[in-house]
Amino acid sequence: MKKNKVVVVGAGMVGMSYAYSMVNQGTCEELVLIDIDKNRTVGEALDLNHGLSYAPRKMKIYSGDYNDCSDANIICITAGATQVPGETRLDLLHKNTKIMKSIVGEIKKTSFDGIIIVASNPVDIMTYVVWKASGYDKSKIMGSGTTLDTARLRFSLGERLGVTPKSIHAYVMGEHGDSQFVAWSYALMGVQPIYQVASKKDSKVKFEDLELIEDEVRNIAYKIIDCKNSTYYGIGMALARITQAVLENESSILTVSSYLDNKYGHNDVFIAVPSVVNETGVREVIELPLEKEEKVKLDDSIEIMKENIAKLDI
Ligand code: 6V0
Repeated sequence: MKKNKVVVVGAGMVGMSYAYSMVNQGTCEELVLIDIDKNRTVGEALDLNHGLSYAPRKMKIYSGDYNDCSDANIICITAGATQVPGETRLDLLHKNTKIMKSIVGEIKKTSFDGIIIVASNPVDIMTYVVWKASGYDKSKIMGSGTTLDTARLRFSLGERLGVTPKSIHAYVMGEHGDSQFVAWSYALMGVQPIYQVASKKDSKVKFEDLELIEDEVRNIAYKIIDCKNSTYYGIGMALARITQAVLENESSILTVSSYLDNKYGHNDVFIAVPSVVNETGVREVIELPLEKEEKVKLDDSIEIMKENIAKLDI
């Protein structure tokens, strides 16, 4: 029987929230933790193992090294520097590019032939760096993209409309960052377009609220960072969801950061668009006929990614 093995590179807050979600959901059979701080992975693996009595399935969890990548189904990269005061976003870009390249260099020494999921920020650009530096098939590499932002949007709309976020079918697209946007023309509450819902006199969400909700989703991470320095549970659960889609060969539609191969009129860039995710990685990018304004937003977001990629030494 095929083994479901996941390697997490970067056992910090995001990596461990992801690992914790997988232990609680029984997502995989084998879970390996790698970090430059070896001691940290030893402690984290022990701590997680102590919860196994209460987990839904048997799992093998341990602190490992890059040799463990050879027969892994998934490597999830959550390693990286986070922005410190006085540092620009571009500083972070260069720092994390170096980290991604060093991690990929280690992975390439192994016979790894699975799927790589990248979460390190700026995630769309780091996904491109991992692809370029690895030379692996583009469909086997994806970033967490706007899976977290999409979940935030669904939560926000669900709260306002009084329905579960699971019944909100709406997507945040573009950069996981300031140039992201909501494809409102495809947003549904159940089977009802949000535009139709918002046009009702007694609706709890009005047209004028939509821009407000979009801004709130775009900026909510800053609020969390103000309150507790960083965000990790939401992204941990989003990563576990992507992992499940791959391991269970689900063909689920998720807003991961995917390579655009002449889709939406672009090439040579990773950006979040609805994509079909299964055991082959990104099986297909769904090309939505976006409204004119939405297409301009996507083009602008892609332009920002390309400008930043051009500054990098990959
Ligand atoms: P953290 O808690 O500082 O953890 C980072 C970990 O990476 C630490 O344990 C480091 O030791 C480790 N690390 C650093 N360099 C290496 C290396 N070369 N090899 C192996 N391990 C290394 O940070 P946190 O977990 O909060 O964030 C990690 C990354 O996720 C950052 O880039 C964040 O910006 C990013 N996030 C991405 C999100 C998304 O939606 N994609 C959301 C939140 C954070």
